[in-house]
Amino acid sequence: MLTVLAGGVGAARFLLGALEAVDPACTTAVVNVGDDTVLHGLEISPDLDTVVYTLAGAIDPERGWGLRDETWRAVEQVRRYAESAGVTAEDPSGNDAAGWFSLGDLDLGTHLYRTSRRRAGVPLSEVTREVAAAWGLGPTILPVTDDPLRTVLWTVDGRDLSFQEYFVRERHDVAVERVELVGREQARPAPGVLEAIEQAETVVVAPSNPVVSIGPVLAVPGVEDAVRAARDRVVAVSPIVGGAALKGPADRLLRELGHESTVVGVARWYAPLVGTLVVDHADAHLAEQVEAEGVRCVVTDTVMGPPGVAARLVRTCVDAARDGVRP
Ligand code: FO1
Repeated sequence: MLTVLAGGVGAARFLLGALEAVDPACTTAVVNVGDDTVLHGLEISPDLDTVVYTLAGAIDPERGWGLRDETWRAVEQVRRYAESAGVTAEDPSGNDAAGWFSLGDLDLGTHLYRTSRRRAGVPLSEVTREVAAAWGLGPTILPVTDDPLRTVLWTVDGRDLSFQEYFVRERHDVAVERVELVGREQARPAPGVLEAIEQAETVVVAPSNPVVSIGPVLAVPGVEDAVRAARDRVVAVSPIVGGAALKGPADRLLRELGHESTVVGVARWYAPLVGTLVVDHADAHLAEQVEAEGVRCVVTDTVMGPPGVAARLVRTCVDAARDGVRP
């Protein structure tokens, strides 16, 4: 059994490789919900949707989020009203109506369904199961928690931003002083999450942002302890290649929070939880420094552009977890 702790795009690509490399029925994704937000009154779960759409082969390949062949008529109508009324996100009352968050027309269907079911009292994990089943997915897709858990980023000029305000509205072009996970004390692992970690022969920390994607997953009480207990079987794939993040602000955030944005920094960040760190050939020269952090280092192709790379990466992780288990 393979369990993957997942954020958004990088994790989704890794999971797509898992469809090829291992039995989908024995694969579970434990997905970040810290990016989730409510906009226009709709409950939006970007990392869950990115994982579901990618595994369904329905993701937009350029953006890495949202659906392919999407139309944007509803959000264009929203923007038309906002422009006509001079409503902008400058005024908190205009934050949603300004339409800075692009919601595709088909994607809206997912948010309408999830919001209706959640308003009826159905837990997020059950709604996610229903959505994944409708897309015919084999793997189990679990939110890390059914409870409210939100990533809030405090900027150096004292503003608190939701993850989407930081990532999309501000284009993550603001310096971050502190990241807070609101709700972490009360959050409980969703049904099946701890079992998926405890029972897996291989637990992979996907190449997602260690701070704002994997951080919230590990922050749910009980999850970090379960991963720590499984350390010999836990393999992380570095989201940093050659000192930079392949996508998104992982390198900047690591630096702004006082960590090294290199594979050695990632090894130090994960060392208590992870027995092996898989790094790209670009960082082969740092393998010894990674191992000096007490983490085994495996060097391979981790840039999952060409097809087949992701599947080979999954197999590498499964092998590393098997080899890592002390005889
Ligand atoms: N990212 C953007 O950069 N701009 C957007 O307008 C945007 C809209 C959006 C809508 C639904 C969804 O599931 C994801 C969306 N994303 C958008 C990506 C999202 O911000 C990121 O996928 C994650 O939150 C980070 O992994």
